[in-house]
Amino acid sequence: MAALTFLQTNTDATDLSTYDFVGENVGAAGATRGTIVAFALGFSGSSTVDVTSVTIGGNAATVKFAKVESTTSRIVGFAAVALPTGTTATISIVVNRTATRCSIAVYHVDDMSVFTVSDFVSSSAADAVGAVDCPPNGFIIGVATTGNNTSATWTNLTEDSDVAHGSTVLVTTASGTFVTEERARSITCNYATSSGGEPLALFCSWGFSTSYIRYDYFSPTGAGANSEWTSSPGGPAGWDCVNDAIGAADDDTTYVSSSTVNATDTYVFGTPAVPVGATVFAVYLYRRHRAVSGSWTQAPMLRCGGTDYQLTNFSLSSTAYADSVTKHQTNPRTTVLWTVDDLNGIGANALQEFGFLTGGGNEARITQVYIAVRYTPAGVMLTDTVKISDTLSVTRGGDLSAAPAADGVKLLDTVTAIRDRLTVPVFQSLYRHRRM
Ligand SMILES: [Ca+2]
Ligand SMILES: [Ca+2]
Repeated sequence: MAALTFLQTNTDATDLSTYDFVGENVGAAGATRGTIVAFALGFSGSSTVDVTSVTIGGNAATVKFAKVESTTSRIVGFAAVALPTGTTATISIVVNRTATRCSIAVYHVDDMSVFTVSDFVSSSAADAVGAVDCPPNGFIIGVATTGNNTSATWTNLTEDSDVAHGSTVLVTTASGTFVTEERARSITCNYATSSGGEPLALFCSWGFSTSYIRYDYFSPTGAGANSEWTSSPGGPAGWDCVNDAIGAADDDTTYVSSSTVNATDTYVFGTPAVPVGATVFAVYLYRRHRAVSGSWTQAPMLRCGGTDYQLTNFSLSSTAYADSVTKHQTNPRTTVLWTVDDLNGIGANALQEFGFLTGGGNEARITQVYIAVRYTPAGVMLTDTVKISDTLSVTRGGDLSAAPAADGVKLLDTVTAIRDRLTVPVFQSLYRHRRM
């Protein structure tokens, strides 16, 4: 399994748009080493903030971040990269405009093969809270920042760092590794002072196999049961204003808008084809939005089994376009975990539409909305990377096709063919796993 080690923190309190942390310790080199850098940035002024790129030892990293955009904007995130050689590296974090400070926490991972996050939850609550799924043999890292504070306490992860980031700004990280699957592990980061400070936290998990997690994305394909927002002047119908291709939102070109309390839009979408036997983990609802002036309140809406469910709402004030994503671990109609049928449009509890509701008061615009369905297909474990059952018995260099003698060992029918593609690092992983 992946072994995660926290190394050190560093902070730069100057105003920059590129932060170069030169000669950072990245731990022992190795063919399957991964390096993960947690980072936190502060900004003054309310224009849009973004991460342009992160490189580690000159290699472009896979980046996942969250942000709050207000008078004191913040970004927290993670950059992950394969880094087989070297014991020090320059970590460069590039943002779209001048920041007021940047802090990092560096982690070393043995046997890392998957660099995109498996699950993620962000929280801007006064004490950060979120439920995170973690694949077997995976790990979770959390990063949080807030003003008015010098310390924090974590629950259900082990705190790794707690550092000053400017005079009263705190950056803290915590982590945990898990042999068996974690489902909705409840994580909290309690700040010593829970007033003000514009807190922001991001909890992410990483796994061992690329085949463990699948995300399927769906954009609106038509109007749903609620069509109370106004489409942009001269624009197409509402659903066609917000079905912008993922990664290509058109902002003020096509959007829907409303300043009416409880105005609701929901949209139909294509039918997911989650395979029978899959484990469904969560539905994520993405929106891209902006205030025209002042603040407004937005609530995600899911329509299941013919009933609209208004989910936790939150206040927004950015007049520049910004993205929100909310994770919905359970079906709001049943209040238990989603089933394959729920997602595939089958039965009395099926997910039928998604959308949003406004608290009203000020005009808000939404230019893009879509959902992601995240699941693990049944039995799919052996592809480009390998997840072997704990009970599999095979000797190093042995024949996998002859291995499944023990009860409870499930090998796919293509193991013999795949065997030829197994690499030395994979056998090392397998062997180490076997010894646990
Ligand atoms: Ca469109
Ligand atoms: Ca649009």
